[in-house]
Amino acid sequence: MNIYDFKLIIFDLDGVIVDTAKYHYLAWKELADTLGFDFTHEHNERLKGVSRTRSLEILLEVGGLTDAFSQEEKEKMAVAKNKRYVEYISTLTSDDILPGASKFLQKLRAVGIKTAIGSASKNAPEILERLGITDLFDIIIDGNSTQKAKPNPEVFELSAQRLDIASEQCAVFEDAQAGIDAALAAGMTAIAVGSPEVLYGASMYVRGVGCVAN
Ligand code: B16
Ligand code: MG
Repeated sequence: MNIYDFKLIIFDLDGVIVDTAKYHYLAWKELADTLGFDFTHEHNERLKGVSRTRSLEILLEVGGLTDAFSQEEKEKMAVAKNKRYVEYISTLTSDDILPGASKFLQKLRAVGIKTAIGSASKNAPEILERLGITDLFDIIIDGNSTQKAKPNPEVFELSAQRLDIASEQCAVFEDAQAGIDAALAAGMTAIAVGSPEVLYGASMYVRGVGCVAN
């Protein structure tokens, strides 16, 4: 596979362009602490690429509290977690962009390949602004512009539709199984950022997006 044969490259955000998973973890852990149970890094792996609402459900399941709260209480918890998360991401700068990502994006754009963000996060615009790379994307599709969470293909299909590019001409970089499944469901080529031991079904595996820049 030659990455430069594609017309659109879609990038997941957390885990592909920037490591915000550590901040999601800290914010969710604080919530678990207030609820009185331990939330480990291993538990946090289950939240990668998953929507905020679904993440809260998983967290409550970990704590054995699945049916313990009303919808209103759960909404308050999600708001409180997000408030802490937004505080954490306010410290992000261009130094937090994962190695080689900026260079790769610039190279793609220089040869006329379109670039997009396809993220579950509702905080994606703010994160991209803080990293200073908003302008490196032709389109940003995130948790604000989608109705259905990954593994539903909507987040990736929207970019291709809006840029009028056929799905077979799109490749998606993803670090989460839900995202790889979404890319495949969209009829796109999935490139996994991570190991084939934990991520299944991708056409190619890389340690980071910077590894494919040449
Ligand atoms: P927010 P991605 C995802 O980002 C994260 O991996 C996931 O852990 C998070 O729950 C989700 O965004 C929603 O984020 O609470 O900021 O809306 O990997 O799809 O870029
Ligand atoms: Mg991700």
